[in-house]
Amino acid sequence: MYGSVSIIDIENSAKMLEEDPILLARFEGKIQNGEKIEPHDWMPKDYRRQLIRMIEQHAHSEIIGALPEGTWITRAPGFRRKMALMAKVQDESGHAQLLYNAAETLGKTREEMINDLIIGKSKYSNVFNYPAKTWADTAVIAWLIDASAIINQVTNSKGSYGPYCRALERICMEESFHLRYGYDNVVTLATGTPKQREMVQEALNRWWQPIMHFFGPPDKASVHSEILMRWKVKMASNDDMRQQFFNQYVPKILELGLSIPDKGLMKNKETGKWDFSDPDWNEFFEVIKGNGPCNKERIAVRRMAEEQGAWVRRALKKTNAYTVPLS
Ligand code: BYC
Repeated sequence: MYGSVSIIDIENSAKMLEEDPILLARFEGKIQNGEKIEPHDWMPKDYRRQLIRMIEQHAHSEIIGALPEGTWITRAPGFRRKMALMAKVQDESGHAQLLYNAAETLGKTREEMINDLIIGKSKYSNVFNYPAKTWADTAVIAWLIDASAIINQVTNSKGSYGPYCRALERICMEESFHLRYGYDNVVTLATGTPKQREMVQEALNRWWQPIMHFFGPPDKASVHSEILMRWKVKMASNDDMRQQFFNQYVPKILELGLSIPDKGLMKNKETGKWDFSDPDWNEFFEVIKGNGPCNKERIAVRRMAEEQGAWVRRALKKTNAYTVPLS
């Protein structure tokens, strides 16, 4: 046995993954012992491939995720809120940098990743394919999408790949601040004028289903969970994280006098958990296929940024600025 994995399991896996059984057994043993895998350690091809896929999608989600809120910088109500929103949007772009760096340690270059994003080959989080129609949408995004992200990231920061876990830890510290900022904005609106309450309720109604989708398809439809959980890249299943969100945030939302747009939502007295209706999974699959309300617009913005920034990258390369010491 290697941890909870038997020799027969390892031999079968090695055949299936076309890997050396001894190296695979050592690798599985390290994972079972809670050791971190670092970039120069041996790892199965599929571990590398899965990590690149997931970290790259996460990086794209951060950089595309800056767009719905970013459109409100010029329209934020008041100087303080404008400054705070600008800082948040900058943080999200910074998170993308950290994550692209983590993915690069696995051998895919940033140019390849950005290219795969703008040609529509790589995915990014479903939630950022919806418009932020009012200021209240930015409040709901900052509170509840950042809350969802924290649940996912705190859990996975205990995972097996060192560079990803370290990036997640740092990101979570900033996301906690975003969550407070979002909560403050939601509270202001929810305790404000009738119009403000209506705005925040409508925003919550719009974002509820995309937030349900954020945690990924139901476990029974998840393609990658089994291997990712075995290799401790994912430390909880999609359904478990979604349930954690309900347990933590439904009471907080109701406490503000807001309602949740789900007739099936109720606290199960036996389990102590919230039961809820299945969201429309067809919509989720359409959105992640590229057919959401804003997919084309989001990719077009990234393509424009890439094209307009090309001269800066060329100039930096020419002057060798990448290698100039900072001091
Ligand atoms: N959206 O087998 P499954 C932020 C895809 S940004 C789109 O369960 P997995 C923020 C999945 O990729 C933080 N696609 O997948 C930024 C797969 O398709 P492929 C964003 C999704 O990987 C700015 C297929 O569905 N967080 O916080 O085991 C402002 C089957 O799914 C989604 C992350 O990116 C989705 N929601 O689990 C404010 C977290 N869900 O690749 C805030 C990192 C699934 O086979 N990612 N798909 O074509 C993860 O933790 C995991 O990848 C997921 C999915 C839990 C999302």
